[in-house]
Amino acid sequence: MNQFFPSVSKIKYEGPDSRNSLAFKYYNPREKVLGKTMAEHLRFAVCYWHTFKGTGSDPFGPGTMIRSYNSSADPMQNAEDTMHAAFELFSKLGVEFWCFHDRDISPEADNLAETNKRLDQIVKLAKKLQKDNGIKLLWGTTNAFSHRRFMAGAGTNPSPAVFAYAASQIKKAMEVTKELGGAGYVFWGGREGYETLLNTDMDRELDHLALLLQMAVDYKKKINFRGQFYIEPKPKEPTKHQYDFDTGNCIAFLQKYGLQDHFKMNIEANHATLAGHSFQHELELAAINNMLGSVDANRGDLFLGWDTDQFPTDIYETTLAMYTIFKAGGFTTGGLNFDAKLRRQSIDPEDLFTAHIGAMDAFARGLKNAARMIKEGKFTKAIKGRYAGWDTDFGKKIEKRKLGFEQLEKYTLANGEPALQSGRQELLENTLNDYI
Ligand code: XUL
Ligand code: CO
Repeated sequence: MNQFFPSVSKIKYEGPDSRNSLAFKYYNPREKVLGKTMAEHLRFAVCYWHTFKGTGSDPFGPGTMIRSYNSSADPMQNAEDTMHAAFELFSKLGVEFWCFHDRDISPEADNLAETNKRLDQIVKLAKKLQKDNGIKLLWGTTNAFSHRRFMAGAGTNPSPAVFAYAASQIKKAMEVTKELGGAGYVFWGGREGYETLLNTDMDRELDHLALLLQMAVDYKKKINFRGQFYIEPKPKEPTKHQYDFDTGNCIAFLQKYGLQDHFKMNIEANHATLAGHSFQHELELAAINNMLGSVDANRGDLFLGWDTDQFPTDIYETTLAMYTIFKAGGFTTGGLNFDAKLRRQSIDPEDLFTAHIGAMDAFARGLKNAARMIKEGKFTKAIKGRYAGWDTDFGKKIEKRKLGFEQLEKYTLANGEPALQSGRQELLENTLNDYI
């Protein structure tokens, strides 16, 4: 396939000294790191929405990017051409996975029955192209936020008719994700949130959101879809207050409604920072709750308060992210999906390649750095040392609830001021730099 990106050939690994912008300098898919290949660890995915449907439009103007696969007057022709272009890019990049929303791959028609028919037609093509190119689906999802019917949310909409529409759309999207052998299915809140409590029954909306997820869990069982469900936290945008604010909030929500065993987190770097957290914080919190599922790999801008969805290039971030992912045992069903978009002025098709190549190299470096950090164990040792008191007889007794308030008071009265130790933050930050 060399139809839509004729100026780009298969991207190869050329090593760190290469100055070829269309080659990998660090991502060497078959190279082994801590017992597995880089490809197995990283499980890269390309997202359909930004990469193939993104045009560079912003609130101040329409798109700037003109693509040959999006130039027909017939929307279904565009959908087919775009699917061919997508698999050409996946294969040339050498990524093994992709992700999509139902409406990215196939346009809406005048009614749901027709829309579903169109979707089936495109899914048939996607299935063939997956097989021909040896590419798999990391996850599918539903776009229940772009159409005007969802202006007040999908599952949290004040109208049960809109709730029903969203449910119907999710049902179909789950079916096609299963049909394509998807390893997962994502629920990102879209417009599940509110603008003002003056018109919002938050209590009822949250119950309805849980209800929609419960229905999805039930239907998953019914159709025997084995993929992993993920929730993707985001604190704001498009609504002022998104219900799936951050990982902590999502976990509490799932626990409240008894849904915690059915979902893991899909952590997006830029959503973490919008919530006032580091990317690593969100990954770590998900991991310690056994809910680290998948990652939307991108980055924000330190000076902007919205979701800029830039391609990840920061080696500190990728190193710390991969360190936490390693500690959590690595990906099983999930992977690194580049939920990232080109800047408005990056109008050339080649920019799609250089953006992904840079991001894949950034994570490959992060992976190698993190592997050395794991192997040398300096941070694990430092943390273990910092909590060593809890491994003494005294510490263990407190943890096992053998000592209560009265005994602890007695201990404190007998032993006086506790001995203090340095947190050694600067030393550890310098040590981290040794690996970058
Ligand atoms: C929105 C976002 C979505 C989800 C999938 O900020 O990240 O693209 O990843 O719906
Ligand atoms: Co995302």
